[in-house]
Amino acid sequence: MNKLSINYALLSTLFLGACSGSSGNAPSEPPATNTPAEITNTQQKIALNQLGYFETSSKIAIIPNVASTSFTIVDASNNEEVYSGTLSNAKNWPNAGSDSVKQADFSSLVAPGSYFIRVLGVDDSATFKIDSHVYNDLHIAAQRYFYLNRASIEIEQQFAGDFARPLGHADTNVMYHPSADEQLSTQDETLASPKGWYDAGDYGKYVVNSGISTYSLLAAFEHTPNLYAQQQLNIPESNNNIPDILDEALWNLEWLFTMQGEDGGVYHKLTTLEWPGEEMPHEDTRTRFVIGKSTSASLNFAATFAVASRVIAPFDQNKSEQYLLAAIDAWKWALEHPSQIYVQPNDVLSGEYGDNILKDEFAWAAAELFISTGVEGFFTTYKELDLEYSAPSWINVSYLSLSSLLYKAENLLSPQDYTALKDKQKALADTFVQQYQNNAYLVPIETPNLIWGSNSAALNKAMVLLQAATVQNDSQYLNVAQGIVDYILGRNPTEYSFVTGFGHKYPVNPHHRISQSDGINTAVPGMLVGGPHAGRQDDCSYEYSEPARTYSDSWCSYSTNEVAINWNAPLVYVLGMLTERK
Ligand code: G3I
Ligand code: 9MR
Repeated sequence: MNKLSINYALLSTLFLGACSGSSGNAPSEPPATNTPAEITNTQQKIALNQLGYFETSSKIAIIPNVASTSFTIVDASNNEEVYSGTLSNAKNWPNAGSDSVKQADFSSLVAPGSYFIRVLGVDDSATFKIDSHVYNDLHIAAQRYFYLNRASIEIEQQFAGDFARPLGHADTNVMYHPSADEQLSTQDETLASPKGWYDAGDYGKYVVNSGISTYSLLAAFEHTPNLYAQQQLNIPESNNNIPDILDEALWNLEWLFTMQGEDGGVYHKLTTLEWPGEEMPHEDTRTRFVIGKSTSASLNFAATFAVASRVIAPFDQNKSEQYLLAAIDAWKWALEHPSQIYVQPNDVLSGEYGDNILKDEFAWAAAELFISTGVEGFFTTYKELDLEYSAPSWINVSYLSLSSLLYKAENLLSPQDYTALKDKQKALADTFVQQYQNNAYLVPIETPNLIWGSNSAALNKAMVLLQAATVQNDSQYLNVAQGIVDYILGRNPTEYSFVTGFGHKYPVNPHHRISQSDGINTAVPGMLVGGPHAGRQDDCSYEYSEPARTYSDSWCSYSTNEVAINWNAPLVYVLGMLTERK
């Protein structure tokens, strides 16, 4: 790829003043306390990773606060006790309620097999596995979620079985909303903007959220290429010479590419004005519009295409160059329009993905363009932004820049600059270790993390921790990442494994229009639901009031039980990295 020689450092002054501070780390909750009173608890169940563990993983289950001080592990194939251990003291996680819990650590049990946990005073746990392939099916299903949620293509029976469905949303004649282009909106002009993935349970396509989602899949490949080079997802492109995970990412990149206007700026989203009904994609025939043009969409686009240009280069040089030029055009537009915040027009009800802090988006785009072009000015700009880092999310992408620089820029940076970035990562990962140690369920989730999409907030922390395990060469971070995966797959106060189709109790009524209207009893498998959300930002009623239990497996609970591309993408990343590190 040609290195470009544009001095972007000169342009940095254009936008530095326009950026406000990034969101910092949230304050911590009070430390967990020991509860002296021990009771026999017959209501609560043992909470554990319902799938199981690799032989080498840390393995810890959460036990209700019974009088017993010990536990045993029983081999499910012959009912023989194979392990016994001592329970920890009882501790409380205020977000889970007033009951305390104990921890059963059986990490030193490494023999592959099927087991359950027995503790006097509670029901035996469900069975779980120890083996070296324990997350393989889940990892594949989490990636196939993207295929099954593609727009503009018939989902064929040979690739989808019962989940085959007709083509929905061709998106070849999309209208311009006045917020996107006043003039084109009055001229009956249309835009061809096919392909892409549905964002979530709705059928919209949103650039900001597409950016971090596509990036996470590209990063999964960029950081663990050998694992993905061998994986078959059974998608239409499976027989070409490109790894399936990249073929899937390309489906969305090809859509994103169409969202760039002639001036380089990027439209914010492509949706209907109202929410679609409870209907299949092909039944939603409402008019679709491109809506808004924003700095955040343009910067997410710039960063994502800068990454895509280097990841796709070995497979398609032309596309790689095309992507890099598009990224640069979007960056230039953002410099000229540094604070074009997306404001939801009055006649639009679809998701907003609004963000008025753009410093992190500028930094992420600058970092990725630096890595993909080698142009020093981008890094100068990056340093001037002087970011604070926190776990990534669609609204705060600061850490994505750090991640890419640590993985891809060691040869481009001075040892001092590289070490400074490495230290920032360590500091962030250490705060998650601290949170994990303070939490009775051994998960680095605090009150401010129990937001809409809390499960992805947890998995994005796992992504940071897994990267820290590699970059800092310190395996303690792996145990904390494992704790997050355990939480997602059942070691939490709700008894649910939060991924459809995986575990012994999982969501069956997700807020996912396809699953709701396809006439099939089971939901599309491999989808991570949003998870407990103290804010209850919907009209649903909830059985429990404790924040970490505020989850409802029902259609009405879109703020805890929807699915989304930016939630499944870190699930894919984390399972891949965990498998690679086992
Ligand atoms: O930014 C504020 C922060 O300053 C404040 O401290 C915090 C307190 O709760 O709230 C933060 O804003 C929240 C924001 O997410 C960022 O986390 C909003 O309250 C919250 O309403 C918002 O939720 C978003 C939701 O859309 C509603 O806009 C979710 O993150 C986002 O995942 C979700 O995305 C939807 C799309 O709009 C439409 N498609 C489905 C998709 C998934 O549900
Ligand atoms: O279905 C919509 C979901 O995809 C969005 O994330 C959510 C965000 O507000 O909104 C859902 O739509 C609901 C709407 O907001 C309010 N009326 C009920 C709709 C779902 O049945």
